[in-house]
Amino acid sequence: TACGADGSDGAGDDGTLTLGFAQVGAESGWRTANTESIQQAAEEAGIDLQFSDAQQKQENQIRSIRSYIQQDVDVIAFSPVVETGWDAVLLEAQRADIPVILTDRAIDSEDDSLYETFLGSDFVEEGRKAGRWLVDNSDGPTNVVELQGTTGAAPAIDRKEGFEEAVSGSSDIEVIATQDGDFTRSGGKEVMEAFLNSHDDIDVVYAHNDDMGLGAIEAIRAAGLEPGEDIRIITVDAVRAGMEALAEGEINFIVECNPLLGEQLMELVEQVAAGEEVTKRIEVEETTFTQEEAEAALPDRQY
Ligand code: GZL
Repeated sequence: TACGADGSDGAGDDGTLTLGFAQVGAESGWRTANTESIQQAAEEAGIDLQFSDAQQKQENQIRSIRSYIQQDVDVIAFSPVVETGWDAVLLEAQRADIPVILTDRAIDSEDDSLYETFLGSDFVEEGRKAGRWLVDNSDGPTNVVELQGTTGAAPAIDRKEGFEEAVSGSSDIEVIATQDGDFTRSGGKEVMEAFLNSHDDIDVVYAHNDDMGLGAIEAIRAAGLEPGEDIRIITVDAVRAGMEALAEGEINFIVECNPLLGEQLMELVEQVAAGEEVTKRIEVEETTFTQEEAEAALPDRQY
């Protein structure tokens, strides 16, 4: 549901810019931090934010984008829940002369004139970082089960690709099972329970986000095993709950995915609203954490 301050249509009389933002949902700690960053940055920039939560459903995001077109907002931004199925609604925005900015997740479209720029992470590199750590920190046969993010989502497709690429040179490392856990804690727990019921030789869990990794921890403990010891865990995001589990030794390595896109997004909104040319792809800074690094970083983490 689009909820805006005053439902204003387009730049207010006083020149205030209106941004229509169609968010994926509230499925994970990462998403919560991302939403807070956007809402706070809009307030600080004096931009009127119309915000909607699609509960991870593409049809809801498309409906929100259409409502922003009707409201004739100055700029539309969104994080596409999946990579495909956007051309029609983005063409409507283009015909309405409303510039579109992609944040966080990308789309897979032939027509890159449908958006001004993409601001987010290199998810393939995130997958490579996870795989490289495992290659450097395993010896002998290593069976991996993979908790994938939402089917069709750019981070799920790319984190899988990058991990496979990084471990492809190590014949000892094998992904023996992979399944969609929808980026949620409950999804990760359910899929991990199924993996534990059908495999008794699991050495490592590679989860596409912390929330699914935290769900896997619950399933591993319920099976009488020690997470981080009997079954090691690698995740992506580095949100507070994940970093705390890492510092505790329940998770072994986390690849950071930076959700704090708000300030850069608002700068881009002002630039595209002014008709300025912007770089087509802008990647954010992010790192990785071992257990020791998590302990050191936790006190200063913003989320
Ligand atoms: C990644 C983002 C992913 C996070 C998950 O940029 O799209 O979606 O990794 C979130 O936690 O659900």
